Amino acid sequence: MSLDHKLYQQGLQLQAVLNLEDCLDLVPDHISPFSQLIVLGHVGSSFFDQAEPAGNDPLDARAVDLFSDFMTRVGCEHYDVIYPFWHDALDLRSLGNLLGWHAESKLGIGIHPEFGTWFAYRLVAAADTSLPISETSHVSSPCETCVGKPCLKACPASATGDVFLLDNCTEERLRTDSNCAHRCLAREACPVGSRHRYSRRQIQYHYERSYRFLKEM
Ligand code: B12
Ligand code: SF4
Ligand code: SF4
Repeated sequence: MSLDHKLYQQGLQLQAVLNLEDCLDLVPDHISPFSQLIVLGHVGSSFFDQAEPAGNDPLDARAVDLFSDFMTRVGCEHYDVIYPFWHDALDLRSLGNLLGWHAESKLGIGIHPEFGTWFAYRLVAAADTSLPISETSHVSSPCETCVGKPCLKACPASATGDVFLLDNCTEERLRTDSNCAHRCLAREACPVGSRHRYSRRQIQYHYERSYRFLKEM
């Protein structure tokens, strides 16, 4: 059951609430006075398709707007958005692991048995809310039972595997004429959650952003 139907319709289908004291080791120290931690994520292309393509970071801006509207609707004035304001203040994948959104995959990114790799964390906030606490569960990785493991053959840099070789991937992506500059062939070869696969436009959007970042590093 989702926490908020309006957020769900706005594309933020992944919604969770934790007692802050149950996850203090995952969050930066200064936010401890709050009572709850709220985590939102998107699945597929609905969130992206509803975003205005304006500004530097339209997806982050939209997530923050929708969340502050939600806080108004639940009557909470005392809250602090951690992500996306501080990009590396907390390890989103460890949080996803705790929530049952994330299992390890051969692709480096997390995988969910239903959504595959076609989801992302959009917002994490601490708040003085009294929302119902989400049940957490462990999900096992679909890679364990994947027949043929097509992602392994699809990666031209042999980056995918039990240990994801980020340097191989980065080198391949930055190579002139690389087919991976604006997409990940291995991610697209994975059959899990293909119903939720991002549109070509969205894939290009995300990979272009990380490509630019890698080029500037
Ligand atoms: C910075 C960052 C990047 C940077 C990393 C460059 C760098 N060396 O600094 C760039 C922009 C390149 C990047 C790229 C991508 N990222 Co990134 N990234 C982050 C971010 C915002 C912070 C990570 C961080 O600095 N943590 C703090 C340090 C101390 O911890 P760390 O473990 O050492 O962090 C390193 C790794 O996380 C690594 N990294 C970052 N992203 C990814 C993705 C993959 C696949 C791998 C193997 C490693 C990796 O870079 C970090 C710095 O060295 C996180 C969000 C978060 N807060 O968790 C997302 C995050 C980890 N990235 C994510 C994704 C999806 C990607 C991309 C696939 C996006 C895309 N479509 O292009 C690419 C994949 C990389 C590739 N194949 O090129 C997702 C993973 C979701 C999941 N389901 O597992 C996250 C959680 C963002 C989100 N909102 O969902 N990313
Ligand atoms: S193709 Fe199979 S092994 Fe590769 S990431 Fe997908 S589920 Fe895992
Ligand atoms: S982007 Fe290309 S090199 Fe990197 S993991 Fe995907 S298929 Fe392999």
